[in-house]
Amino acid sequence: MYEKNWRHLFKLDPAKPLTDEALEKIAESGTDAIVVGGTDGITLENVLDLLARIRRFSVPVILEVSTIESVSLGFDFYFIPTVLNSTNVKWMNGLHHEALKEYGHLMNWDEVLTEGYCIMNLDCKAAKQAEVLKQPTEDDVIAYAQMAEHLFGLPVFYLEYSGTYGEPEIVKEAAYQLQKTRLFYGGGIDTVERAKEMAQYADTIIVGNVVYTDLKEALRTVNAVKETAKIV
Ligand code: 1GP
Repeated sequence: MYEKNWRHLFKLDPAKPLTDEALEKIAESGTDAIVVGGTDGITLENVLDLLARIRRFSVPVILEVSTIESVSLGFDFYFIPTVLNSTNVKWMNGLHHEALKEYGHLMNWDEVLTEGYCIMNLDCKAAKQAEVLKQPTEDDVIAYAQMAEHLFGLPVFYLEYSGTYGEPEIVKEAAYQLQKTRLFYGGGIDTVERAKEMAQYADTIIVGNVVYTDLKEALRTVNAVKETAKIV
């Protein structure tokens, strides 16, 4: 089950190789859950393979759905992105509609959580795929956060800087807008200092790429986040 107080999540990419030893360290790091998700090369086969490998440990496992074909049963939870700053409705509600027409009757709604994404790094793969064409300003982010909280009542607003480290001031401003909606921050968390800085503003910190480049530092982000109090 998704817990509202989750502070730290690792995001693992099914298309990237990871040794059993590394996976064990990640699963037993004290992180609140592992998200399986990525943009390129996601197949049902590599998703199921990673799920089976993580299942040897007790950590909860979430699938962040990126393609309809790679959805499978067996995860504890499903995160469904909707890209608020996409210019193509496919990524806002198009794929969602297509998926529900086919599988809506099978859904267990208690296992599903919608993430209102605001993609901040225009060079990342997700930005290109979702056709995000304009760099959001601080005012844009504030408006998207208000949209998530007040217009759409989304449970999560995800500031996605994937591959780059974000601007703490913008994350702080987004945090000010949100009471019921939780703020997820992801992007460029590759040191303890960065983890602590963003954990002051975001409810949940998502750590991705550093797992593959500096596992030791990645593992240190768990306590760094958990020891940091949120101040907004
Ligand atoms: C990606 O937000 C996550 O979806 C994490 O980003 O890979 O830059 O840590 P990084």
